[in-house]
Amino acid sequence: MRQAGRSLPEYRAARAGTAMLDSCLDPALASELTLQPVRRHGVDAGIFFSDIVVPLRLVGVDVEIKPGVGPVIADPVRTADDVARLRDLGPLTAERLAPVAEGVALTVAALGTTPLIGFAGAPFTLAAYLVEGGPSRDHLAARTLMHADPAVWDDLLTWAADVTGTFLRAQVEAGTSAAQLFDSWAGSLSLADYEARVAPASARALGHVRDLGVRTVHFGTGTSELLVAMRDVGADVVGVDHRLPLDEAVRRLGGTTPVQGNIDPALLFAPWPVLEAHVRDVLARGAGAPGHVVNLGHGVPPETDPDVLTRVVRLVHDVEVGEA
Ligand code: 1CP
Repeated sequence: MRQAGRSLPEYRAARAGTAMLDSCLDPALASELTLQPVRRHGVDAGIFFSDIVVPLRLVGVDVEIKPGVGPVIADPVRTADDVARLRDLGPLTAERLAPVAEGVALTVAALGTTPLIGFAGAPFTLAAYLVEGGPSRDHLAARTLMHADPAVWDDLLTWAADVTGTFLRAQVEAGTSAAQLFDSWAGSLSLADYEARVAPASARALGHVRDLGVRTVHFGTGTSELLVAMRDVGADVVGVDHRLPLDEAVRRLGGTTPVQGNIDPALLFAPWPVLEAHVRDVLARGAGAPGHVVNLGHGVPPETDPDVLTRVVRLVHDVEVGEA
């Protein structure tokens, strides 16, 4: 998950002096930052070191990731002219994507048999940053635009779907074994708005990798009411945050969809017996799904003790082989 590396001293040392998005676009550095948590924790897969706004930067949007803030967009997108300006930037060509493809290829070679997960932001979450101009709690401006000017909204989401879908496709073509779509802020939407104004664009984004034959994972936070709709845009696996017990998520999905989740990041700071009981509970609740990708319900907090993460990984592996 996002910021897995941030809790590691070796991450902070390797990143020192390099801006976040510049790190993502330096193939050797992005590869090293991807490998660090895999080496240290012995997880079963890596997630490529990048960010959901990387394709925006590559296509020419003025975006920066400000430390302690997150993505900031210099010229927020609010009108038909603003969307036309985005289209004038042209498509996300293979040439523009070269640093990403190179970073993935280096990482896949270094990982050997350990699979690499590629990822991209879903059109709504990207649009939320583009319209708001940066991180926001309620995504009010984005949700207003969705209703005040549905034509501009649909145009913006279609543009975002193609840019982010092309970014995802480049990673899969360079060798990732799975593709994850992050709709982190979809939880601010009603089911009706999600289905009418967002789901078609998410389906379009995932459509960019459909013919490549890799499994797709679709994740959001606060999306307990949207799980079925998020699967139905064409995802193979649905990510679940910490708010919903996994067995209830499995039930809502009809028992036929593999799930990913959902250790509560807050419990990484609890005494070990409390965390251990929580991890065992998550594993037991996920056992009823046709598949369970064990991970955190959201990103790793930067102040997490890395040794606690290693211990969680060991516990999950021990339970899997029936030794604990
Ligand atoms: O663990 C990893 O490093 C994996 C790579 C990764 C991923 C999967 C990063 C690096 N970002 C992401 C996805 C991402 N980026 C999401 C979707 C997943 C999620 O919800 O966590 C989102 C919403 C972003 C946007 C973003 N980038 C934020 C959130 C800001 C907000 O609106 O609240 C932040 C803080 C970033 C910066 C970022 N991206 C990644 C890292 C390691 C960092 C921190 C940079 C640093 O300070 O070192």
